[in-house]
Amino acid sequence: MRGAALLGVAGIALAFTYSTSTGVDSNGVFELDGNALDDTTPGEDWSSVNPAVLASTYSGPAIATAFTKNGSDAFSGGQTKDIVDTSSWKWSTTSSPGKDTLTNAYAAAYNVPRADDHVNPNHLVIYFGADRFDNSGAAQLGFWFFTKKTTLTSNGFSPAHSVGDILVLVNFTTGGSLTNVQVLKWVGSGGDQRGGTLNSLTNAASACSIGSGSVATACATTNQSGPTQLYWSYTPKSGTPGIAPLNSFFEGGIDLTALLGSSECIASFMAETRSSPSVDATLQDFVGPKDFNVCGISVGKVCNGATTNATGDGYVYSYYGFVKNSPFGSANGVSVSDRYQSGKDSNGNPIYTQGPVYALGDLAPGAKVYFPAGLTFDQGGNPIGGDTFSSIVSGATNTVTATSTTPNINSVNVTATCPALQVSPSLSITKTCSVCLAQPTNPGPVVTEVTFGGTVCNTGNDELTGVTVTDNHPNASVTVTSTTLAKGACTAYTGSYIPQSLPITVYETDGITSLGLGFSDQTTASATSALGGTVTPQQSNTASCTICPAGKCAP
Ligand SMILES: [Ca+2]
Ligand SMILES: [Ca+2]
Ligand SMILES: [Ca+2]
Repeated sequence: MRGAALLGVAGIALAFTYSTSTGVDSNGVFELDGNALDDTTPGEDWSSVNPAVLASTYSGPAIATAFTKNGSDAFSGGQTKDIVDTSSWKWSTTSSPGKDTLTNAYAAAYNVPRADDHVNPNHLVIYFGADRFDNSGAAQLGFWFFTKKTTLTSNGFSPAHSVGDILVLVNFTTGGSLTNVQVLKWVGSGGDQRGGTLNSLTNAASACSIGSGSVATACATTNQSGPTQLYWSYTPKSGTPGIAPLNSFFEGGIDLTALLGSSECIASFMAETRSSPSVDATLQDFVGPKDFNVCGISVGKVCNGATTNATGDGYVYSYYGFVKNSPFGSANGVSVSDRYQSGKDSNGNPIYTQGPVYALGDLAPGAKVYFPAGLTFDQGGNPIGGDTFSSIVSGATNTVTATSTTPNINSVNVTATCPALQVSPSLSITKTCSVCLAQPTNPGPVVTEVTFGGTVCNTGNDELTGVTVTDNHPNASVTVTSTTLAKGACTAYTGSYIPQSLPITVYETDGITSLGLGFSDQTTASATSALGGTVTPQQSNTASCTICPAGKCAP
């Protein structure tokens, strides 16, 4: 039987349908409105994203999120500049000036479908933000999006820059009313900035204008109209904890796919403060780096069938699953490991068993591959059947973990709960009887003895145990050959009794009902369902066994 399909999916979120406006501030994805509250404006805001990130329970549409608090660290050394490779950056536990000290930084990435873009139908759109300790003075902020996982070493950064690392410079002047956003790509050499390491993708005054229907590929904004509440731990230099004073909260967004003309994978995020708006400014404070994986695989699993096993003392479940890759990069060496709930221990705790490992190879951007191999699909495109596993648990769970070698951080798992199968135990019983003469004691009188027998069959879908047969004569003794019956199995039983009277009985010969001397018998079979179902005791037919057919010795 096919049970209800129960689906589990884990990993990156699926693409959502957003506004037809393409601007990062008007596409309905995120509120670049100078506050952190997710209000009625279409799209999320940091109040939805950040607290959930801290609790690791974010389930919104973002494909990646990052939130990082500032530590007691800052850049140090004269060569620590954006135009210089990360391998030459230095940091120490010295503090930076208050106005250049960040308190928190955050980012969220979205897969935004773009039906109008036939070359890149999925755009990687990244939103970022930060809050600072002291709002005195202009703010020159930088946000790095590294293509390789980047971490701190004892006093530096690792690894060196990769071509494709993205830097967003946001400069707020005149109280935040003038906002310039420059997006640069690390090219190592040949770039259009001093030293040639960086190439500018865009550089323009670009204050976000939410709901404007803009086509901005990059913009930023701040709380320039007054204090605003933050929804995470934040204490300003002066003012109320949790409230960002004027020009202390910053947010922005970039459509990376539009800026690059293609998409790429980002692995780490970092925010920084800078001594001036110029690209070669000395760097001050930093927050991060923090893992921010916009590429990766998601995994889904469906337990699509349940039946009882051959003997009927357990269940067999069927399942299939799939791995889907993000649209922004390849996933290589994808492997899926299956683990299922096979039983319960004496305390009722689940026992798990390792199942198959499925090697799925490399997945192109956006690819989706099913497992096991060789599935067939119905007209609706849904897989039929799958692999099976055995369990004694009704409604067992089945967990699958998918990993890929690149992006090498990627390990996602999901648990599907199989449908609980309703067992329908049942049995049948037949009976015949005969009469003979017996001498229970010798010497002693010769008496009439009724012997009977028949067959009990398991006609349900699970095993039956404790099979017993009783006869409606109180002094009858009954023997059942086998007290355990697998699905579809039958067993014989026999019994006998010495009647205490000689009743007139109704019997049938060649379709003619007559009266005679004899005995009528009925037996009842009972059993227990191995899988917890309810067994209704079954009565046999009434067997008539005469000793004197009509007309021969009737009274
Ligand atoms: Ca906002
Ligand atoms: Ca808002
Ligand atoms: Ca909203």
